Amino acid sequence: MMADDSGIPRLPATATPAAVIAALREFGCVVIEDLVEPAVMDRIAAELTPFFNATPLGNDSFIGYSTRRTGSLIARSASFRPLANHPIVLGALDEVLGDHATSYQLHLTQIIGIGPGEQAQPIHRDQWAFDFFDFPAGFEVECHCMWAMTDFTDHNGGTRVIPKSHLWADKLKPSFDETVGVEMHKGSVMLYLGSLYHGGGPNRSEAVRLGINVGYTLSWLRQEENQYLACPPEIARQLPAELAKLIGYSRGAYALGYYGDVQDPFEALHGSSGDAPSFTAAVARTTTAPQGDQDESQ
Ligand SMILES: O=C(O)CCC(=O)C(=O)O
Repeated sequence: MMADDSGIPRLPATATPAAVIAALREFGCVVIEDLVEPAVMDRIAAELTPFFNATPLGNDSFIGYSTRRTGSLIARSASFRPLANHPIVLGALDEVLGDHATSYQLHLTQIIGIGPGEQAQPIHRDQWAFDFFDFPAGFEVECHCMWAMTDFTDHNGGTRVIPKSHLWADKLKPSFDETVGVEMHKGSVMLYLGSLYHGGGPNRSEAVRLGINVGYTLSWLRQEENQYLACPPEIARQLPAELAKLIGYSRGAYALGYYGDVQDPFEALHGSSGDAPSFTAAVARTTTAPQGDQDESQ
């Protein structure tokens, strides 16, 4: 896999999920160039600008003092929704997260608008959100997309990454000098693993750098953005089934997130559970299936 001068692999919009997966496994990140038309970003911006303008600035060095973070994007922007379950993204996630778990889920949706004068964000791993649990090396629990709503440059706060740092030890404190800035056009997207060391870049320009951060995690972990408050049933009911399930209106693995009398959350929307994972299927997926009776009546 070829990387650019900064060590970041780049793929065209016609890339296969297999190529995206190979890049993520080797580099921990990959840019897919011009995956959507800039006009898609303009439509999303038109729907979300009122919410963004009403969002307060951050109040610490991690979320930034000149940065706004606006969430609930599934509920607030119909034009954003196809990005959350874009086929090439889900095709990659099916393997990167789905090869060692029964299911994965949406973790968060957030416009990150880094304003002029913002300092560099501390370099971190997104998976530290899980109370700094030391996941086994190579066991990926999270993957993010950073969609460029404006061009990303080294100068305007483009995300800083350390390619291949998903292979590094945990709890390191890399310096800014070890990072490279992600440059990409509006409409491009960078996928990166929850184990990749990265951070928001300093914005030395006069304009706000806008990115849409969309995270995904194994469905046995808690979601960072509470999707049931961000997108309550009356809105989730209007979503395509695949998207409603992805955001959490489905059971994680076999039993996680049920409601009432062991009902699948999708039933709360549509009165039927769709293709809920069965106990037998969940057990069959594992290579170390428990011995004995695996009947669903257990
Ligand atoms: O805005 C960015 O480019 C990265 C932000 C980030 O890494 C974070 O907030 O966790």
